[in-house]
Amino acid sequence: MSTTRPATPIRLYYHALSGHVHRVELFLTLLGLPFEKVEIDIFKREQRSPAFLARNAFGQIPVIDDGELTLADSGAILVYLAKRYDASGRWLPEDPVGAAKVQRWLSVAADQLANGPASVRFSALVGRPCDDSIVKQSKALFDVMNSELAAQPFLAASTPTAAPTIADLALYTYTAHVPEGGISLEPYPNVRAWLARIEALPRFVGMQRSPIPESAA
Ligand SMILES: N[C@@H](CCC(=O)N[C@@H](CS)C(=O)NCC(=O)O)C(=O)O
Repeated sequence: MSTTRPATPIRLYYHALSGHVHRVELFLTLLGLPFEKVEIDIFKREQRSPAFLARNAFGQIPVIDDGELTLADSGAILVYLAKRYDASGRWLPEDPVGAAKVQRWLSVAADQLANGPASVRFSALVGRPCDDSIVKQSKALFDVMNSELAAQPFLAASTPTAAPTIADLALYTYTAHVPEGGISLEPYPNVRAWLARIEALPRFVGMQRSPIPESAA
């Protein structure tokens, strides 16, 4: 059954500093869906409580409850929300090439982005030194994004006039917040222009910022 509104507000298990959560919150907001937030303090390991593990056996946020459905994993949640509530179909195209291009970037979000920029920022948040190889991997990702975004406005766009998709939301947050980990986005003008395009979307909502080290200011 497809509908454009949930019967009751979607519940989002969140932490204000989680980029994985933010991409879900951003999509819920862009779609104008009603939702309420339940804080899980990951620094107090609340994600490992039996009650939370019953929702996600991997013990990670984000998780949503939508009526009878409990669903974990930011990529899975973005796909679900698009399929279930985006009547326009533009956030997750149906055509084989369009859908595959989105999936390519969801994979990048779970691999190069999570192990690169997200990790760099997390190290800074908890005051842990970050391995050089992770910084290198982050810059290699931004090089690829910068070069692909030279020819198109959004990551999975097939044409210069194409609309944003959930691929952009999945990559947005940890890219926008990587200066908090000490990596400057100055060398990546196409990435910065892409961030600005996402931030200009009606109803855009950002994630709470943390202090930026001088090296990346
Ligand atoms: N693949 C998961 C990764 C989620 C994730 O890494 N969540 C972090 C917060 S940003 C978390 O819950 N960490 C706590 C832990 O792993 O114990 C997704 O995309 O949702």
